[in-house]
Amino acid sequence: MIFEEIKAKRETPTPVIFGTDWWSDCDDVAALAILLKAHKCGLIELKAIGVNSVMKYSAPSLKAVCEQHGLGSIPIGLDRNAERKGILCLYQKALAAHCKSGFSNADCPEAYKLYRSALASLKGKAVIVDIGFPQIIMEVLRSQPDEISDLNGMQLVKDKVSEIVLMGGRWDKPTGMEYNFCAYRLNREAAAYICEHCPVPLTFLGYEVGKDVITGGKTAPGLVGKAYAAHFSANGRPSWDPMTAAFAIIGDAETAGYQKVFGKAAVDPKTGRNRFEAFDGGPHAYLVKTKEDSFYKKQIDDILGMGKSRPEGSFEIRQIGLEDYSNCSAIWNMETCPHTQTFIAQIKAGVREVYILTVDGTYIAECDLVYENPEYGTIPGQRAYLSRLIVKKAQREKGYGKAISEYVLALAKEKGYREIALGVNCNNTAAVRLYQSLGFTIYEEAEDADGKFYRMEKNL
Ligand SMILES: [Ca+2]
Repeated sequence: MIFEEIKAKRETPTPVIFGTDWWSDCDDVAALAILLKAHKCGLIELKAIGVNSVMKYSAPSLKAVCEQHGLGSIPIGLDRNAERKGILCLYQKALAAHCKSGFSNADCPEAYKLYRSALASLKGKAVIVDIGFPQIIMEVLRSQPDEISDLNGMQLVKDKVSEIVLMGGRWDKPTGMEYNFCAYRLNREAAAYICEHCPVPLTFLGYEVGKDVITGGKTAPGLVGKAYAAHFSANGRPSWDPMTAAFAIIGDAETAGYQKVFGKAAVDPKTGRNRFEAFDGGPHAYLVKTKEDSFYKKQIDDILGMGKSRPEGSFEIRQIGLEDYSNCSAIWNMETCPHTQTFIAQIKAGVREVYILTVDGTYIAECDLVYENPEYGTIPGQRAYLSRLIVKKAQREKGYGKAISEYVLALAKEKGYREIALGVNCNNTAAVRLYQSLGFTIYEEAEDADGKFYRMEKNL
């Protein structure tokens, strides 16, 4: 992974302040995850996060992602002057449900004040990266000396910021228009102001850079995948924000796969249109890709951990008979389970097939195919029942459950079954999620001696 390569060359983590609109697109969530991973790996120190649109679940949804990475203490500020307020954002709502601390918008300081505090307390210089509307940066630049610092915003940024990296603008045309710089009055004003007055270098990653690099999606690990699913972007999105975050972390254009075109940018405050006068040694630069899109896609998906749900190393899945069934005690407690004898009877009767996943011969997971279970409406040759998907406790979260259940589902289909059903305890959210990812849907909630459970089914 790119982070490990550059870690070897970096002595101290780069302080970073991160701004995001965290609203209209789910690629902000991927960008945050990338920054949090870089923080954990010691490449950057994420000092503060500013949200530049204010929706009902802005703060708790963002906090949930930080908490999931064990970084719930990174301060989050809100730009309460933002023009986009109160609209319901589906992915925010989905993520906010995972916020453990009860954090809310009301707990956030004013974003520009938070930036001022973070900058004032720095020993070295920070990089500011913003993947949304740029008005917090404008508010910082316009800020006056206060209880936080004797310096005004211009001086503070000049002293404490090495570079500002912005996802914004479109630079492959003489004049371009892009959402972050033109969507609302304040965005336009802020983009124009920053280009005209910012005392430190600006680097832009434009619309044209990210639009064809499709990354992320519902299979991304953790809350990133949830955000993409809730945003109806199950198969990924263009990578404007994650590419900007990755560039800001890597720092060096050549290593990150870009060439910088230097000069001076300007944004029209009325229309949000941007233009660029190129010249050597200019204070601004826009990025031009020097590699194929597949290079950036691989880089982003690698950092996000896409595809990591596949088990590592080699494993084997096979059917076992009654003579080997007692070996499943390595996976679950056959002695205390009240149903063991029922399962044995079903194996004897030929209506239960037991499949196991082994690694180097060790039993890791089990998943059964059952042909007779009237409660689930099994029909010979047409509707089967999936049972006993269990992964040994110490081997969970490695993709084994998915691997064996996919195998068994494919087998049922091969045998001519067209539907398959299962039951899962309502509290077992990890299993419900797994089944949903395999295409099962809940059709009923029921209760038996083991508690409340969902009946789920899927067409094969
Ligand atoms: Ca964004």
